[in-house]
Amino acid sequence: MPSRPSTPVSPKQITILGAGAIGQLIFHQLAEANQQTASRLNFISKETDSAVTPLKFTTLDGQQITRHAKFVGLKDYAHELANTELLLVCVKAYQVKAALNSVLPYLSADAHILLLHNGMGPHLEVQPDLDSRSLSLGTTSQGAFRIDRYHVKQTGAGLTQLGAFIGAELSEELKTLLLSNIDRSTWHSDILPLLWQKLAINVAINPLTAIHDCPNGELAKIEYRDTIHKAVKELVEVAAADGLKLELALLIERVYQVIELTAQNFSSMHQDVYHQRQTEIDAINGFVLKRAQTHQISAPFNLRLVEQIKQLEAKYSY
Ligand code: KPL
Repeated sequence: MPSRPSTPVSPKQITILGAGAIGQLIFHQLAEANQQTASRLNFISKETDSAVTPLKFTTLDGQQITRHAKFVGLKDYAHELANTELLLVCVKAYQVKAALNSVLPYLSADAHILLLHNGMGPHLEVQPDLDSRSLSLGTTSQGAFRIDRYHVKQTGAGLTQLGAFIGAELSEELKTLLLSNIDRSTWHSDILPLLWQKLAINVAINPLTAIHDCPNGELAKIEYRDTIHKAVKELVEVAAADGLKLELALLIERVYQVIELTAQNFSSMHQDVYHQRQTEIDAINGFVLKRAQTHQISAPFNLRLVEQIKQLEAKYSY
């Protein structure tokens, strides 16, 4: 008897939660791989009905490319998420928990979740809700901003560091897909020290540029040296209490390298305050503060920076 042709198995989806600058940048980098990968990508979006939407991308060398992306609206969540192998969470730190909770009831029980945001903290908040799903974490210093809702411009090359946090490792196939398409990306067996190192940079640069309304390069001035040193020193003490040894001198050196390399840029927190948007202060200096409180360590410099940013947020006129 002739055998029945087997039904083709559709490749599992890679779903992006968050179509902001970083979500769209990662979409373009992955979609560039090949047509098959591009057809596995989709965005989950509460705000739209399901649709195929043209997304514009301006590359670092000024080329403009348009790619079509599938946006899956609320009504079609369930099917898409049940077939998702990798969920890339690219929302702001303060949105991670709520965004993830809204999709977890539908998400495949063996999906792998990757959080990619500035700051730290959400990995601890979401951990109890994941059931059997595994979690990886990442940080990127690639620069991108949205010219409009569906047009992203890459503004700076940078490293993207990824690594496993809980549960099974990401499959080799997906790891290769990410690493060969996201610019200058690397995989690390121990991602937490790298997240703390990136946090040190953000702890020093982000609030000061927002408070003093200046580009990153201004912070090379002597008047900021003491605050930068003290805020990073507190972070090193807190990380040590969390069981992680970091080198203060190396972190300070790295902060000044980033100040120099991004001298003309306005930090993400500066931009948030400028546009009167909620900042990521709670996941940056606020995370240091929270861990300090857990260990009963005082962190007055981070406390002061958090208070100053909260005062700016309180003055927003909406
Ligand atoms: O990550 C950044 C940010 O702005 O959030 C830095 C590295 C400070 C670059 O501006």
